[in-house]
Order: sequence, then structure tokens, then C-alpha cells
Amino acid sequence: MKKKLNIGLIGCGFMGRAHSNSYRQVGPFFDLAYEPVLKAVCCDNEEQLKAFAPNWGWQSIETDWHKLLNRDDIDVIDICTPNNTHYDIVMAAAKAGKIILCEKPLAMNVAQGLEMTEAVEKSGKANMVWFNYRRVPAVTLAKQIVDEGQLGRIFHYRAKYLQDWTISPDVPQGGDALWRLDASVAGSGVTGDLLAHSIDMAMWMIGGISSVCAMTETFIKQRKLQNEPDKVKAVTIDDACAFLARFENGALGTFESTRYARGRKNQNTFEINGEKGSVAFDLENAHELAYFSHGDDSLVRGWRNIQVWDADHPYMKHWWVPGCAIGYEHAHTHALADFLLGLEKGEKKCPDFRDGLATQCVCDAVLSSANNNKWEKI
Ligand code: SOE
Repeated sequence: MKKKLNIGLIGCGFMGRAHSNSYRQVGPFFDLAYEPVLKAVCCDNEEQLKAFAPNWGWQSIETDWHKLLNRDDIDVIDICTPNNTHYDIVMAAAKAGKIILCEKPLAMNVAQGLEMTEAVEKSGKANMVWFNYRRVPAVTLAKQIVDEGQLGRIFHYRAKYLQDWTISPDVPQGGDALWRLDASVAGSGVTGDLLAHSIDMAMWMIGGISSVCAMTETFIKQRKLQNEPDKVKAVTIDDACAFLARFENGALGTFESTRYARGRKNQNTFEINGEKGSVAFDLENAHELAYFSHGDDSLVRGWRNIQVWDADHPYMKHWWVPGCAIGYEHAHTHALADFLLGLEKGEKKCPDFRDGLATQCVCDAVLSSANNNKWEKI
């Protein structure tokens, strides 16, 4: 008999859909003690909510998240709302003793993130930040290769996260769909939205970052407001950001992100170079991991592309037969499966709020380095 875990989801946007899909998929594909129940979904747009809930199989709806938090039949609060709402919801949900899952970036800044982390730790309940890309099988395999010592001492970490959807000056800012362009809602631009993923993956793979030196640019200085098209407002997010990093283990890192890389829709890459070998990943070929081992016979030594879809590769035995590729949404399901397994075993299996805070510390240091034109210590 499975233990039921009643979920209360807040937010009906892109992430609300991705998480709803995971709650539906995880049970049939992963053999776990806990079974998520799609108990209630909450959103302040009633029309959207009424279409969303039956489409994804949510049993009930709320238009006010305070009410959702007060419900005794909800065990887990899952936050998929814009970044400026995370703090209030987390603080109240922690007080209400709920398990909390939160989208990235954890907070608007380190001060908020620290309070949120302390609140969930005080509540003693499990928590997670949805850093989904850790759970792409090829990325998890790269982590295994690093952990097994197959790359030896790590010298370099090189990451890129590129998109192109804001190049047109006609894209407005603000509102339900375009809050990512409004700094008062998003906190920052590509640094919190995209580099947070790259930073989380980097620190998970090779350890903490000790200092950074960054530059940012806002290419389009003014944009129309989505909700008031006659008005124009200054754009204060970072459209692009590049930074150098020193890791605690002595490795050097370079990170680059932009929403102005024409042709790049969601290219998320990293390459790690070590004494004994290297690995490289590109989300545009998500089922592949490139691996170079200096220990191979010199006559046949070279980069090999591992097709990460065999039954002994991370997560793959839970899906189809070897060779059948999986997609973007599966990483969220893997994150959820790991979280539920962690609950079952009483172990930490996922990035929690402490990890989200560590990434937030790097993001804040990156932005302040770019503002002050100097290296920042973390
Ligand atoms: C932005 O376009 C975005 O949706 C991010 O918010 C996600 O975190 C990223 O995975 C895809 O791009």
C-alpha cells in the first residue's frame, strides 16, 4: 500500500505544467513508497485555473494561496510562481509545517534566501529546489564519472546557457508571461533565471565557488509594458552576463549566459577538463555525453559520444527499451522521484534550500561584481 502525499501546487504557468506532468508520471514509472496525489492547484487567475485543473487532473482549486496553506489535507506546497512571491509563500508554508518544493531561483536575493532556508530547517520538514538539469541522465552520468575520480584533478569548468527570445525590441516586459524581463518581479535577468542552473550544476559536479568577476549588459534599454502597451519603462534586468570563477578546489571556471544568441533556444552546456580526462554536455543533444579518457590506448584514444539511453545509465531503466530517447520533461520527473525516494529513506537526495541558497550567494556576488567592476568573494 503506497503512502499518499497530498500536493498543493501554486502557479499554472510553464512550470506548473511541467510539475503537474511529473506528479502524474512518477508513480507509474518509478516504484516508490510515496504516491503524490494532485489534491489542489492555486492561481489568482480564475479563468486560467478552471481550465488548468481538469486538464491536469487536479482535484480542487484555490484562488488564494493563504487558503491552500491553511488546508489540513495538503502535505506539500509546490511553488511555481514568479520569483518575487517565493519568500512570502515559503515563510508562511514553513510556519504551517508543510513540505516545500520551490522553483529556482530560490529567492530575490541572499537575505531572503537565508531567512527562507532557516525557516524550512527550523520546521524540520523536507524541502527541495527544482534544479531539473541535474537530473538529465547524461548530466547525472557526468557527475558519476567525476565522483569516481575518472577525470582526476579538475582544472577547468566551462559553462554556457544561451537563448534568443528577447532580441526583438518589440517584446514587452511584465505581466503573466513576461515577468522574467521585469527586475522587480524576477530579481535579475539571465543571472537568476539561467545561470542559476549552470552554477548549481557546476557546484554539484566539482564543489563550491570561492570568488567571481563578472560583466553584464542590458542591450535593449527600454521596453513597452505588457499590461499597459502605451507605457514604456527602463529595462533593469541583465540581458547577458559572463563571469570568471575560482572554485574552492583550485579549478577555474567560465560562465556565459544571454537571451541574445540568435538561433540558440535553450542551449545549456558544460565541459569539465581534468588531469585524466574530460566530459562535455550540450542540452541540444541531451542524450549524449562526450567523454575523453587519457588512459585509453593511444592508438584509439579520442573523444567518444556516449549515447546515454541504455538500461544501466542513470534513470533510463524506468522508461522504455534501450535506445528510446527521453525529453525535457523527464528531468523534472527524475527530480521528483529522487525527492520521494529521499523521503522514504530519510536521506537527502536532492538540492535543498541550503543548496539553493549557495547558488543565490554566487548569483548575488556575480551581480555585485558586475556593478562594482571588481572580483567578489562568496
Ligand atoms: C526561461 O526562458 C526558462 O524558462 C527558465 O526560466 C527555465 O529555468 C529554463 O529551464 C528554460 O528557460
